[in-house]
Amino acid sequence: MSETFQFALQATDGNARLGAITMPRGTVRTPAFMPVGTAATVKALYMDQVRGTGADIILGNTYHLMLRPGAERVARLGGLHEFARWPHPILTDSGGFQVMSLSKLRKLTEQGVTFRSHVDGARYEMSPERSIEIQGLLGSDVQMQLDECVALPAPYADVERAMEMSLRWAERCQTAFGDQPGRAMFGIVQGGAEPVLRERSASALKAMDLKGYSVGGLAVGEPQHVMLEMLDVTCPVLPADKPRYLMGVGTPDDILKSVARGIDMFDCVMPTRAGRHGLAFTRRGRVNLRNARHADDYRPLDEESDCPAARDYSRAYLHHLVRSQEALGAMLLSWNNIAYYQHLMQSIRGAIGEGRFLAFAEDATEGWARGDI
Ligand code: PRF
Repeated sequence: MSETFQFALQATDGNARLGAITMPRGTVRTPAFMPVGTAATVKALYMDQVRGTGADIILGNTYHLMLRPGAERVARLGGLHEFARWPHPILTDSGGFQVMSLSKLRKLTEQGVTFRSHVDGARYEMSPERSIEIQGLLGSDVQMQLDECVALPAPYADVERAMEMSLRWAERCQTAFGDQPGRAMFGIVQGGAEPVLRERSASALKAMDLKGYSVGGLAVGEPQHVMLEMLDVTCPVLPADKPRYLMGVGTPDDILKSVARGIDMFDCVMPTRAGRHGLAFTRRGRVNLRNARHADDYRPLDEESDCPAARDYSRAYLHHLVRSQEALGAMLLSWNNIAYYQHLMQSIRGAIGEGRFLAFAEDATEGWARGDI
C-alpha cells in the first residue's frame, strides 16, 4: 500500500480514462462510483455488503456529522473509519453544498457561512478553515474545499461572484490543509453554465497544483446537455495527471456520458434513495417494484447478477416488501442498486482498458432502452 496519495493513469480511450488512486487506506480503481454514506452509514446497507459490491471508497458528509454526532466526538471515538467500521478510503464533502440545501437561516459572507441546524435549530459557523479542521477530525482521506454552489439557472453576476469566492476559499483550504502526504484536498470548479467562468475557475485551480479536482455546481437544475457542455470546456483545462470528480452525479446514463468526457469519480444518492422508494436499477433499465404488474412475477430482477438481492428473490416478493413498507425491501433494493452501479463501473473500466468504451456505452444504453421484459 502507498504511503502517499497518488494517481496513476493506466489507459485512455478517447477522453475516457482508466486509472487508480493509491493512498494508505487502499486503492480506488477509476472510474469509480462512491456510495453515499452521509450520516456514517450507507443507508440500509451493512459495510460488508457495500464492500462486497466492489466499492473502493465511500463518501461522508461534514455537514451531517458536525451536527450529529459531532466531529470532535467522532475523533474521540477513533475517527470515522473506526466509528462506521469502514477501514477503506473515505472522501468527505466540505459542507457548503449541504448547508445551502438543508439548513435554515443561513448567511454567507467572505468569512464563511453561519446557519441553524436542521436537526435542532442550534447555531453554527463554518469557515473554510473549520471545514478542513472537521474533515481532519473525521479522518477523511480525500477532503473537499469549502465552496459555494449556485442553483441554476442563475444570473451571470451571481455565478461569477460565487466562483471567485470559491477560488479564494480554495486558497484558504489549501493553507489550512497543509502538507499531508497520505491524504488529499481537492479544489472544486464552479462557474454555473458559463463556459468562460468554468475555464477561469479550472485554470486558477490548476495553477494551485492540487492533488485532485472536483467539478461542482452541476446537476443543480440544468438539462443534461448543459452539464455535458460544461464538462467539455472544463476537463481539457484540468491537468491530465490528477483525478477528476463530478460531484453529486448521477444516473447511469450521466455516468457513461461523463466518463466519455474525462471524469474519474462520481457520487450520488440515487441508487440508495431510489432503492428506499421501491425503484431498482437493472441492465434493462429501471423497474418500479411498487407497480401491480410485479405482484405475481416469480422471476428475480436479474438472474445473471452476482448480487443475491438481484438473483435470489422474486419480483413478487420485492413488490410485497415495498408495498408493506418492510425494512427488508429498502435493504434489498439498495443492495441491488449499489451492486448495479459498481458492476457498471467495473464494466466501464474493463471496456476502457480494452479500447472499446464507446461500443460498451452504446450496448449499455441500448439495454436500458430495450426495457424490462
Ligand atoms: N459543491 C459541493 N458538494 C456538492 C456539489 C457542489 O457544487 C454538488 C453539485 N452537484 C453536489 N455536491 N461542495
